[in-house]
Amino acid sequence: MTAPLPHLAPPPARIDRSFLQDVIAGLRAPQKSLSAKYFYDRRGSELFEAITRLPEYYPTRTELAILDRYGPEIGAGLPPGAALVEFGSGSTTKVRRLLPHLADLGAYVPVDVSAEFLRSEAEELGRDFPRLRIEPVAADFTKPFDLPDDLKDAPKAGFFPGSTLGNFEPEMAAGLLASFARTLGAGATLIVGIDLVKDKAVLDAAYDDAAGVTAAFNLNLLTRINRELGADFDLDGFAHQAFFEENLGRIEMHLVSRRSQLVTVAGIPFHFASGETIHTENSYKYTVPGFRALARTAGWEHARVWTDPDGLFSVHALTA
Ligand code: AVJ
Repeated sequence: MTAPLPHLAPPPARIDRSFLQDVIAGLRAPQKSLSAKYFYDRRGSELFEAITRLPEYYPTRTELAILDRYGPEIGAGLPPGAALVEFGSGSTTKVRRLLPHLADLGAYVPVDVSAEFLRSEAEELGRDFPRLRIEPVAADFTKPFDLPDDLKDAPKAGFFPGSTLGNFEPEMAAGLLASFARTLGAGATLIVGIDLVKDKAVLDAAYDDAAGVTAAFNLNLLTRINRELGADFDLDGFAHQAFFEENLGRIEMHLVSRRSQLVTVAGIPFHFASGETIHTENSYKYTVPGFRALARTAGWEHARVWTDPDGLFSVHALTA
């Protein structure tokens, strides 16, 4: 019996084929890339939570402050008895800030891909808001999905906080907003959180923090691919890079190969030149008029905008 080579991890028992296909296609492209949606395994979600508490990462705390301060106004703009649909509800931290101002809510409909997480979060929310009707929907909000039948006649409101829209190319972002309009129907209101364009130094620091948490978050994608797809990325062979690309209005995150090297994913070799990068995330930043224009192309009228005193972040109310 020959012992297996120590750097060759045994192939994982069950491989997610679509994850594998996405990774192979991404690494075969001239500009190698990986989808940001794969950041969020258990460890990645923990690291993102840690990012939201970093001194440099202003978006989360600023958006929460806006929701706290203007919650009554935001709530007053929603139709009475509305069903509030949250696209990608995750840990429900944000909606908890709004719910106290929405006395007249018909139902809360958290939509999330992770059915298990969705169920446990909905249960916990139900304990804290016992009079609230909660109707979780397990679905990928980037694809069309149906709302529960018994909410057909209720007026609808949508909630899409966290500047998650910034992860999508502007054209895709408009497509997503248009699909929210179709899901919610005529007369709906949509509340969206959008990070704003600002000084490059502030943006760069928010995505390249001194404690190295964002670097760990970025590199965790390779750890995940090693474990789930039987790859052999050497974590010391790649470095975190993040910068605001002013011409494109977006933060780009990359993993930079520190040397010329060969990496194997599910038995397929990929060569990396020294300095070559894997593009792992875009985070688009908007101006208020820029976001307004984007929303209009998707069929939404701009109703209101709320920002913090420093103009770092914005929460918009749109009407269909
Ligand atoms: C969850 C997409 C809003 O773009 O700011 C944070 C993800 N990436 N630090 C963002 C992220 C690196 C975050 N979003």
